[in-house]
Order: sequence, then C-alpha cells, then structure tokens
Amino acid sequence: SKTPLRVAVTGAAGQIGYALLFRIASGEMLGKDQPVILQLLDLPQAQKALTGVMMELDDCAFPLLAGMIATDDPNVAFKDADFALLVGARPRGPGMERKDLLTENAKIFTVQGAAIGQNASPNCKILVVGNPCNTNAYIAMKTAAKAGGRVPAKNFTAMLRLDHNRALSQLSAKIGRPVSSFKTMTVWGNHSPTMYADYRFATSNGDSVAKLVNDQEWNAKTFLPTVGKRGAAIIEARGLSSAASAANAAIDHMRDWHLGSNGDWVTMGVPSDGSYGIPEGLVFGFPCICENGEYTIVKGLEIDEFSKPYVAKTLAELEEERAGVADLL
Ligand code: NAX
Repeated sequence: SKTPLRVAVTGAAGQIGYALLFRIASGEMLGKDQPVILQLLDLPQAQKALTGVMMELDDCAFPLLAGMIATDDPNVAFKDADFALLVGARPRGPGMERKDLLTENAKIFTVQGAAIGQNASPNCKILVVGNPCNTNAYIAMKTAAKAGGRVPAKNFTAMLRLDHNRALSQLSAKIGRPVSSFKTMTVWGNHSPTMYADYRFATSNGDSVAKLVNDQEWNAKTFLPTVGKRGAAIIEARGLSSAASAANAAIDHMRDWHLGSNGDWVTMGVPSDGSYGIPEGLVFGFPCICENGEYTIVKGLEIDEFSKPYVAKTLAELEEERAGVADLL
C-alpha cells in the first residue's frame, strides 16, 4: 500500500476544521487508496477542544488515517508536511478595522510561512483559507522564501474555489441545468466581494453559458453581487460563517491540484507569473488546469471591455492589501 502523506491543518479546532478533517481522513482529498497523517495546529486555548475532535476522528476508525498529532507549535505541525491547509486566522472582532485585521493576520502568516520554509516537505502544497486569504498566502510565500526556501513560491495558493462553486450553483439555477454539465468557469482576483466571476468562456454540455444566459444586466446586477456577497448572506441566515461549503471547496482545490482537473478549469489563487498584466507574485484568482500534481494558468483569454473594470477593481484591492503589509515583509 502507499506511503502515508502528511497533511497539516491549522485552525483545526474551528468550525471549518470540523467540516474538513473527517473528509481528509476518509480519503476524499487525496484519494481512496492514500493513507494520511494529520498534523493539527491550533492555539494553546483550543487544545482541549482539539483533543475532542481527535477522539471523534479515532471513533470513525478510518482505514486511511495512519496517525495524527495535535500541537500549538507551527514547527511541529509543518514538519515534513506534504500538504498544508492554513485555515486558522484571527476573525474580525467588534470595532476592528480592515487594516487591523490585515496586520493581525499578517503576524500569524509570517510565523507560519517561516515554519513552512524551514520544516515542510520541499514539495509541500499550501492552501490558505484564513482571510484575507490571498494576502495571507502572499505573506506566507514571502516569509517562507526568506526562512530557507525549501518550498517553491508557486506552491503557495489561496482559496477562490468557494467563489467558483458559488458561481456554478447560481448559473445552474439560472439556466436550469445541473452543475455537472458546466465546464471552464473561472473567477478572477481576490477572495472578497470584488472577485470577478466570469462565465464568458463557460460551457454547459458544450453550449456557451453566456449565450444561454444572454442577459448582461443580470450578470452585472444580480449574478456578480449574489456571488460576491454570498458569504455575508450565509452569516445572515445561519448566524455563523460558511464552514461546510468552505471545507468542501478546500477539498476540491487540493484534490484537483494533487489528482488533476481532467482538462477542466479550476479557479485557484496563485502567485501571478505576470499573465494578464497582474503584477508578478501577487496572489490572484486565475483559471488553472491541473495535471501531474502541477497547476498551469490558462493563458491568452481576452479581457473584454465589460470585464476590464472588474479585473482592475479586484487588482487594486489586492495591491492595497499588499501595500498594507509591506513593512512587515
Ligand atoms: P473559527 O473561528 O471557527 O476557527 C478558527 C480556528 O483557528 C480557531 O480554532 C482558532 O483557535 C484557530 N486559530 C486562530 N489563530 C490561530 C493561529 N495563529 N494558529 C493556529 N490556529 C489559530 O473560524 P472558521 O469558521 O473555521 O474560519 C476560519 C477562517 O476561514 C477565517 O479566517 C474565515 O474568514 C476564513 N474563511 C475563508 C473562506 C474562503 O473562501 N477563503 C470562506 C470561509 C471562511 O470565512
């Protein structure tokens, strides 16, 4: 049987962690024949709750769960990790400005980036879920490089897959076709309400989705705001932020990166290689194709007049976030 792969998960005692760990351990992320070892990181005050989660993981008797550890030390959590899901982050508290959130989280991700650079497997694939996830991934990438550079910059990614999946579900409802009929959807930019969900290239059973919808007013006034503000709508309805759908998107992101996207596009926040005029290194949502454990940004798509202002807006927000943490890096 296969050698177990080490999966580090931060914020493991949180609500996304609770929706995520059981699915990783059951083989939904890395394959039904791939044993895993879970390396769980959370704050000292969350260790007791984490013990409870581990008791439940034990009680599932998952055949693929080859081991697990809990720790509050990032150097232990990321030791030889093949995958790292950075979920834990400082939530926005009352009276906290966006800028405070950015700097509070920047501190977490400089520490964790350095720990990854020094301890993780050189092939470690990293997904940042904790918000602001694009900029947190950028910070981790920069500090990992400074701390020893074991892990290549391109392996630091951020989660845009929830936005991608939300867009698919809205389009499915609009045109009355199952989500499984869709291909080549994408979302550009930041995981925030400025993201630009773009169905111009999408198909459903081979038909152009743009032609099936044929309603630019719906696109601008209904579709984009609905997808962009979906997180807030979930909080309003549930009283808690998205957790199961976020965990599901994290599984989708890592599974496709590891096992391939079969030629379809998936949206990943990845360090820009300069494509589409996005400054190099900025972690930006792009259409990607995954094959042999690597992602490639889909090149050469037209950014038309309708799309340009949306791409510009989400890019400006990310550049502002980057400027806000520049003195920490
Ligand atoms: P919870 O507050 O339920 O859990 C967070 C966990 O992280 C807690 O157990 C906490 O103790 C831990 N933690 C905090 N700082 C840590 C640190 N420095 N090291 C290790 N663990 C730490 O939040 P949850 O609902 O699970 O959400 C986690 C993050 O995901 C938040 O930042 C949230 O904004 C973000 N989200 C990102 C999404 C995306 O699409 N990228 C969507 C869902 C979600 O909102």
